[in-house]
Amino acid sequence: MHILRMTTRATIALGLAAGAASADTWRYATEEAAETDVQNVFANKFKEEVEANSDHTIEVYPFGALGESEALLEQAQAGILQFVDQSPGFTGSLIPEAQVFFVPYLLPQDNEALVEFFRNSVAINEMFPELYAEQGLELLTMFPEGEVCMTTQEPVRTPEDLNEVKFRVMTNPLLVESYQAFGATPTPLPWGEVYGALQTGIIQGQENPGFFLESTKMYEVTDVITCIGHNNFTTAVMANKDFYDGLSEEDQQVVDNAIAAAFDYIVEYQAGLQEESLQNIQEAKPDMQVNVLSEEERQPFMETAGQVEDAFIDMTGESGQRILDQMKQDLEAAQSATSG
Ligand code: 6CS
Repeated sequence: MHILRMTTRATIALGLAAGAASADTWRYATEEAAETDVQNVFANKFKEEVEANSDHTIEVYPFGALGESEALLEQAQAGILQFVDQSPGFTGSLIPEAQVFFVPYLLPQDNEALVEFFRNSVAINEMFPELYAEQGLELLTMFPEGEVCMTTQEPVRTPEDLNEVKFRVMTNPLLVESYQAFGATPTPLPWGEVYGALQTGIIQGQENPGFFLESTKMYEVTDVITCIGHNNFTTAVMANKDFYDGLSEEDQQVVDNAIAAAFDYIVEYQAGLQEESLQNIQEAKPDMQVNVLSEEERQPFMETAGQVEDAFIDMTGESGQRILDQMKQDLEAAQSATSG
């Protein structure tokens, strides 16, 4: 008994001396509200993995609990949150290079190539982490959330149909350029204001992936969905950098492994999700029009890509050019690794 007590005391002392990991609670906020929304499915898988492989606990805060996306990022930079999911659509105002994800038709529409790109991209896995680190953030992963489609009051078949349509975009300058090039009047707004602004007619359109159009009931306040294949919604998960750097190697490994597992999980989760969501919307509102534009109809939208790319380079200079060049190289590699 005496020996046992001595051993326990010694173990505790040794553990403390070696800085043994204590069981901590880590806060993780997302930009999406529903449990079935992609960011929350990712966050909950991450939580499950971390909790299964360590003594730590993750508290997930879905959208609504702690404020708009911009506030969440500030909280992560300040270390109030240990983890945050923020999409380049918002981070682009802080890290201009992150706007590269809004050059239309840059990302492939083929899902296999898209996933291959996110997994192996040098731009994403080596270049972006340096830019995020300058802002006090450890970039853990980026992943796609699904094809973005527009929802509007009237059908959109050509850029002329967007003339005088006040179209909500996330708050970054390149998205403004992109929707201007599409013929609309872009209106940057935080997410929390979008439903009300559509309802009151302040704006007449917005864009998002199918699952989000469904869960946020965008079909209640717009009548037409138009898919032109111009983009896939990209998001990013980050940790506060000081927090991450201060973790033991073992805990960093737990975090990295949990991120990798959640990435795989989210890829599976999204199989067929876009089609299913659009179908559910049509069931919920049978007179909702869902239009998938033909290759020919997409042409004038596709032709805007060069002009938006130029605007991106104007905004970001050499650093943006390096990212864009690397991304194109990564995209080519992903296409050839998955074709045939
Ligand atoms: O459009 C937005 O602002 C939101 N869209 C998605 C799919 N996720 C979060 C973001 O806030």
